[in-house]
Parts: sequence; C-alpha cells; structure tokens
Amino acid sequence: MKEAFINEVKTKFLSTFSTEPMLVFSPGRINIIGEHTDYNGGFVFPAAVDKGIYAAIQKSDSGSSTAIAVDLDSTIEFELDKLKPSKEGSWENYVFGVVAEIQNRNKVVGDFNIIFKGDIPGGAGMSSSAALENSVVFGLNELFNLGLTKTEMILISQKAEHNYVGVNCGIMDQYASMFGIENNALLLDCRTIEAKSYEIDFKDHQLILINTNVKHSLSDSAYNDRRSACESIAKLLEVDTLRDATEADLEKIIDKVTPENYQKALYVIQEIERTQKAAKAIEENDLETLGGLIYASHNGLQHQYKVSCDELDFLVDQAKKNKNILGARMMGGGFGGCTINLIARDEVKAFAESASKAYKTKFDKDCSVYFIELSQGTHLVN
Ligand code: GAF
Repeated sequence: MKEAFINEVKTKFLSTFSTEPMLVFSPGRINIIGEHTDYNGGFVFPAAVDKGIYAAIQKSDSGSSTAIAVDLDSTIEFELDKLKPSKEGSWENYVFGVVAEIQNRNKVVGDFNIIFKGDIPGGAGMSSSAALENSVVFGLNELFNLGLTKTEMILISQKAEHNYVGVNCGIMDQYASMFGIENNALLLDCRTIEAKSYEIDFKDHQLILINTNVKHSLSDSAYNDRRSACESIAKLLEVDTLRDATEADLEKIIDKVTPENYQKALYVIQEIERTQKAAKAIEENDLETLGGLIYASHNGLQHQYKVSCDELDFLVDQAKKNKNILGARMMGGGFGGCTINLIARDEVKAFAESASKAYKTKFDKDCSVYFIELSQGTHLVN
C-alpha cells in the first residue's frame, strides 16, 4: 500500500511538472486517552500511525504555485504574495495557512508544486488535517532550507488551523504527527510541549479502531465553543489554563458558572488526572486499570463534555458487554469518527464481526474496523 501510494504521487508529479519531487510522509494519529485536554494545558497520550498523507513537492519556476489533491481530484493554482483564506471547509486552506504562517515568521518561501494522496479516512478523528499541514511545512522547510525546528513547524501548522481553517485546536495532533516514534505512544505535556515516550506492547491485548463513519466537522462551532468555555472558567479561577485548577477550586465558583460549563470544566480536570494515571498503568502493565480509565474517559466525554454521538455511544456499549474488551472510548474531537478499543487479541475477529452486525442493525449503515501500527512521525521517504 505504502509503496503504491509513493509511486502514484511520484509518477503523477513527474508527468505533471516534469521534475523529480521530494517525498514526505506525514502520519495521522490515535489518542489512547486525554481528550480535549490539550488546549487546557493538560496531558494527552497520542501516537502517530501508519496511515497518513504522502506529499510530493518541488520548487516551481512557472511564476506561480500549484497544489493537487489526488483523492479529491482537485487542483489549485496560487500566488504566494496574495494568500488569503478560501471559503470555509476548503482543503487548500491547510496549504495556504501553512505558507502564510511561515511568511509571518519572516521566512522566505519560493514558488512550489505539491501533490498529495492519503489513506486517513476523512472525519475519522485521526487528524488528516494535522498530517496535511505537517507535510506542507516539513516539505517547505526542506525545500527552501528555512531552518525551522520541529517544534516551530508544529506551531506553524497549529496557527494555520486557527487562522485559515477556523478551528482553535490544541497542539496534540500536530505534535503526534510530527514527533511520533515507532511502537511508542507519547505522554505529552501540552503546557511545556514536552513528551515522554512509552513503548506500547500490550502482549495478548491490542488497540483497534472502529469508525462509525459519521463524519464530524471540527470547524463546527461546537469545538471552538468548548474551548472558549474552558478559557472563561480558567479566567474566573484566575489561572492560565484548567491544568492549574483542582476540583476543589472549581467547587468554589459553582454559583458563577452554568451547570453545563461546570461539568465541562470538571471533565477536563478529571481527564488530565486520568491521563497521568493511564501512563502509570502502562508503566506497570496494568491493563485492567488502563481500560477502566478509558471507559471513564468516554463517560465524561458523553455526559459531561457532551462531544459524543449515538453511534459512538453504541459502539462503546457493545464493547462494555464483552469482558475481553478492557476499555473503549470515542477518540479525537468527537461528534463522529472512531472509537478506540483495548481488546484481547484473540477476541478481535469475533468482536469486529458482532459489533459490525449490531451496528448495521441499529443504524442501517456500516462501521469500519481499522488495525493500526504506531509509527514514526513526519519524515522524508526518499
Ligand atoms: C481535535 C483537535 F485538533 C485537538 O487539538 C484536540 O483538542 C482533540 O480534537 C480533542 O482532544 O483533534
């Protein structure tokens, strides 16, 4: 699959632009636990995966730049000194945003051509957006010797998402996609942007994803609304982010916030704690405890933070009925996308079949099961 994708973008690049491209692979990510905690300065526990974006890129001498998304059969031509956001939801905003944010750092990018192809299912909550942004910034950094560090690159990707895509995302996705390590998950402290890596080898258990095939749109104001709610509560508490607050602090301002926002802040404080506990459980190879934390995370996302949906809840409930599944929860921004399941290896086939059947009966549509490998972050492939 990987080889086929590389060949496809390379061949298309050669036939379209008549020059050899440089090739970049930028992965999507999973997240074991720690959801909606990144923009609250908290901990997250993601890993880069073996699905991602393949980008072929090279300088252009035609006086303009071109980007082609093979999967969307879409081509855009643009001039670097006239960049502005396209209409909401356009894929080119990820490209324009990254270039504009590089320019904002007084770095000079010349004209370029880029062709993308990917195998991250759209709207699955596996962050195809961060993979796309990172492939562009990484490719341009190499091509024009911009001298950006990986941390600078992910901050550029994040700003592109804020200013061009319109999602005030945290740093988890860009970090995981850029810094991923094979067979490892990263316990990332989003306040310092520093991570500790954990080798993931669950022996007779493994992680699988089940995609509801309900497409979420992060630009939905729901995401930005939650971020603002958290920020306004942090302000009331006179702390920088909810990372610096305790449940006892929150209790003191109970009369000053709506019950809904109180629950959201409580969820964040508890999820940050759960994420740290999950790291300890992994260190101790205590999968029962890890699984319990994962289920508790879903419960909070469903009832307190309110970013789940019927399809996700259904798949988690199916998992709960099966004692061979130690934990399951929705993953990513929410409102659709995948569940992540910690499951006994010899139960995978039977559960995939029974959950798919039950899902079809209940919702009259298919879910999809993904096996993932934890992979290296954004890198050159030739
Ligand atoms: C999306 C965002 F992009 C991340 O920054 C993070 O907030 C996540 O939702 C929820 O944990 O993927």
